[in-house]
Amino acid sequence: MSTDGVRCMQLRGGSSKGAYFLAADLPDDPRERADLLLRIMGSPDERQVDGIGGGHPLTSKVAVVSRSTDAAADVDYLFLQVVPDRSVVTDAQTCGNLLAGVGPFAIERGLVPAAGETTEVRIRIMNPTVAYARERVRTPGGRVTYAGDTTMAGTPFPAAPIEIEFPGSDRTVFPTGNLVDRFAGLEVTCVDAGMPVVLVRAGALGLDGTETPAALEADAALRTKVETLRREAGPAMGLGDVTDSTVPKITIVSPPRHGGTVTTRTFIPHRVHPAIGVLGAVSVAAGVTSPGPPRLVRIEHPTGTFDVTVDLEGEGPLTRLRSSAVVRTARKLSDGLVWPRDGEATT
Ligand code: NQM
Repeated sequence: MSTDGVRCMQLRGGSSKGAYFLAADLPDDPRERADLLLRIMGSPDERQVDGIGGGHPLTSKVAVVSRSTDAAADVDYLFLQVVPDRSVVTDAQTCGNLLAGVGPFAIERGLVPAAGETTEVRIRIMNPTVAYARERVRTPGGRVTYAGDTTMAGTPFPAAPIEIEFPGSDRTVFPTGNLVDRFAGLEVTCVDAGMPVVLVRAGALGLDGTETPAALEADAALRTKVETLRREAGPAMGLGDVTDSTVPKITIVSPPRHGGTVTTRTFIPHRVHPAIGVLGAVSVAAGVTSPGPPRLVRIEHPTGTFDVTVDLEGEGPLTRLRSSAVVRTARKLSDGLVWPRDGEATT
């Protein structure tokens, strides 16, 4: 059966890139939607050559956006990870990088009117742990402006800043109820301040902590150990069987080398992130700082640093996030119709 083109805007959101759709332009049924998205992105195929996916988890992402029915939000954002080399579309996690493009997309599609130099967009994140974000988008003259001077590690070119604030929640940031757990014979800390992450010391894995993503990905024994750790930690973090899930992420931590707070290398969970995810960074920040006045945590990663402001309250295992904030950029890459390949996605 041949299908018509589907309305789609591609944006770089932070250090990722994705296809943004209005919910109304996609099927309501999650299975039909997943099938269509696999055929649009070119999965299952490591290179995604027959689709618009970029052959890497960070460039095979989808944002589904609609007007919100929640008085606390303007729009709803559902993130879907389309796995490049498998027939998997999962909503198990959200994505703070694609989130950066949700405000501009909502304004461009007329879901939120531009209001002066800067337009605030209130977003409800619809992935399993419903959460909220507030985003400030530059809109001089009533139009979204992507051009600007803000640089971000993980993206080579400057663009207009987008300030994102995440209000906290009543949940503690340590989902196992412990500051330290032992899984796969390793001492770890499980954190979730928006993204489930397991922190493990580089030394415990026989690493220095400054290895390149390519070197880490090439180490088969390490990958097996990390995956064993992930599958044991997942259920203890309340995520159930995580065999086919993209969470938790595993972040290898070691002392800072460039004046920051901590050095990180993150398995997301099978590839190693060239930088670090947004909510992944918020979780790391929550895991390595103690409650007190709002703090700037500078996270070192393979291509630079990522600054997160975290405001934590409570104590020990009862620590909660009052709020967090980051700055990202985004850029519109294309707007038009995409054609899925015909037939049904291989499952
Ligand atoms: O943690 C990669 C990314 C992400 C997710 C991943 C993200 C986040 O860099 O909020 O942004 O960890 O899957 O886009």
